[in-house]
Amino acid sequence: TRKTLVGAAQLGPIARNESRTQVVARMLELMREARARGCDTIAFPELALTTFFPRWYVEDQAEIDSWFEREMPSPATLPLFEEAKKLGIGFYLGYAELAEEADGTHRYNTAILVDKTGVIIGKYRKVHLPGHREHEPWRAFQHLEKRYFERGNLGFGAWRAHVGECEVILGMALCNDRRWPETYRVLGLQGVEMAFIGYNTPIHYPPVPEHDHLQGFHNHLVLQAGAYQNGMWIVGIAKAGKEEGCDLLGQSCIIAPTGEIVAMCSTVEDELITASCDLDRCRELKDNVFNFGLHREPETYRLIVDT
Ligand code: CDT
Repeated sequence: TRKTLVGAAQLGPIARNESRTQVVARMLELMREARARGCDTIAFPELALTTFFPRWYVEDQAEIDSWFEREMPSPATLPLFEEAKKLGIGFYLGYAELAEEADGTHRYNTAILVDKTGVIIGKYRKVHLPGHREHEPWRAFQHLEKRYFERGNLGFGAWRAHVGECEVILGMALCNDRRWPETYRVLGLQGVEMAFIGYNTPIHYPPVPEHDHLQGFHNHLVLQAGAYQNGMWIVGIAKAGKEEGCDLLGQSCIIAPTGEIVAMCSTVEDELITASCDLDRCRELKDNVFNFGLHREPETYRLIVDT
């Protein structure tokens, strides 16, 4: 069997005035703990290096850009890469990316995969940007991802990687992506065996507060369904706890291809959970009930992509 030990490193709240260096120190501690437990890979949340800044309407572009990374690694984030290399552990990391491209400056909600030699092997830019574009003062907290980020332009990739003793096909997504079945299906169609999905999910959802008590349920509902329907391991990693007065969902989890939760955080603080993942168990689904070649009927699903 192809087994790999994976760690989900939930982060507790990050204060608005907390520096990258302070956050990276917290992450390094979790990385060392993960390696001590034998992990091949450790996964951090979405926008892991700063507070969840889309909760504020800010007009000063310089202040907004202070939450973005212009280079990866940077002097502040380099210790993560160096420690990964020293320990021989890969990682998944979400951050706000400011990219200078041929046609100008772009801002994305991004995640990367780094291998155990400290080399970036994959990049994903968030496709489903939730929330709103303009200031909506009636909300207790803003959710301005549509204002601060552009839709990701890299699609949902898949990366063949060497993890521990195994060759594995890895995938990435970010937060709101996990609520959309298409995310998992595009990963599943590329044979992804393990997907990392970091998130920042406020418990209070201003447009439909009747759903506040369902945040934990909906989180696991979509992650478990995505894992099962595509026969893949899923690692969901929260930024959790009361961050600048806003309650963020915890319940980071590792989910088997059967849809079963095999590990889950029990705090809303920095917390590491681990699971031994047998990648061959993906075949139980991919070769049988969700054998796409045998049972999938894409001709009948045209409406999904034609509208
Ligand atoms: N970060 C992120 O995508 N959060 C959303 C919040 C709900 S929509 C305002 C989520 O889907 O969890």
